[in-house]
Amino acid sequence: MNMLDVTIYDHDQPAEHLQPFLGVAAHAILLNVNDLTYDHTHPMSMAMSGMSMDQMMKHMPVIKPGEHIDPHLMFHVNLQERGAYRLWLQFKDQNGQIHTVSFLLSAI
Ligand SMILES: [Cu+2]
Repeated sequence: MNMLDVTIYDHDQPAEHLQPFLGVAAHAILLNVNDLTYDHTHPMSMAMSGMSMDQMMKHMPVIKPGEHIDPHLMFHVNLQERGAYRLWLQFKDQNGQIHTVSFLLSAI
């Protein structure tokens, strides 16, 4: 299990008015560019820290509209290999616009 920390900014300030998109703060897909294996994951909430993986799966929270979303997101990702990964991160802003951003990462 690997950790990925992401902070979403609105211009030069952390984005404090994100809206849930399909019940979660954000969606992340990491695709291994060599073997095309991928993982789709969602950020953990603070309420889930200290829970076992089984507990987290049972208590996966659904974020309600209007609930504050911390723009500092922490993902658990399951990468099988070191190497280059394409990350797509998807989230909804305060105007309801969905953003999909892409990064190239190196898992070391
Ligand atoms: Cu998702």
